Amino acid sequence: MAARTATIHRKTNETEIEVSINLDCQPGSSNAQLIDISTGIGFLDHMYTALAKHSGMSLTLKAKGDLWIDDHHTADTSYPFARGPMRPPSDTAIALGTAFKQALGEVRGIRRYGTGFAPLDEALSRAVIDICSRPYCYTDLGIKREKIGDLSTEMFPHIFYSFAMASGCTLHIDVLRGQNDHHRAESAFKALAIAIREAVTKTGGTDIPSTKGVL
Ligand SMILES: [Mn+2]
Repeated sequence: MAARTATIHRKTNETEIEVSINLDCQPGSSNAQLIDISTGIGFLDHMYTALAKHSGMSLTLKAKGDLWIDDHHTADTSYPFARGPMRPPSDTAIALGTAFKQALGEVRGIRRYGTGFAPLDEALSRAVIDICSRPYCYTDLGIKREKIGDLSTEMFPHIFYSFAMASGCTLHIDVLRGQNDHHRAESAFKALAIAIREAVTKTGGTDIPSTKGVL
């Protein structure tokens, strides 16, 4: 199997995003795991770092521009089907999803399905992924605070949605319990990481994991 890597570079008048990904950097693999995230939004960096770490990816994600302004403008920053210029944090998720899909290439010789449960103290999340080219996203995060750090919490479902649409995956992410919203969000990202790690695991063959014969 070829190296599962991709680099996405997208520049507009307002923002510039660069993502490099390598899906095969689990501890113990022959590839060092390198994680370098800089979106300009500290809590988002924290979430993407956790996602990369626990999914066994190397991930470099750099975003810059005038956008952090727009974290306050999420009401008019549109869903992917009708969006204007790239705006983090959802646009970092689109770039990440695009890179993930590209790195995977043809869906063949992988497990396809993945499930992750991750606690963080009192919080517990479950994420289920199907790498299936049928993008869908259901989230039930139950986060009450308006913001965590500089990130509007309404962006969390949007981030997962954007990743699902761009990567072509079906995602179901539920925070099952938890009092602390930082813990709820972080456990959701970690659960997704664990689900991804399982789903991208190589089976050792070239089987297409679908009765349709194509994904
Ligand atoms: Mn934390």
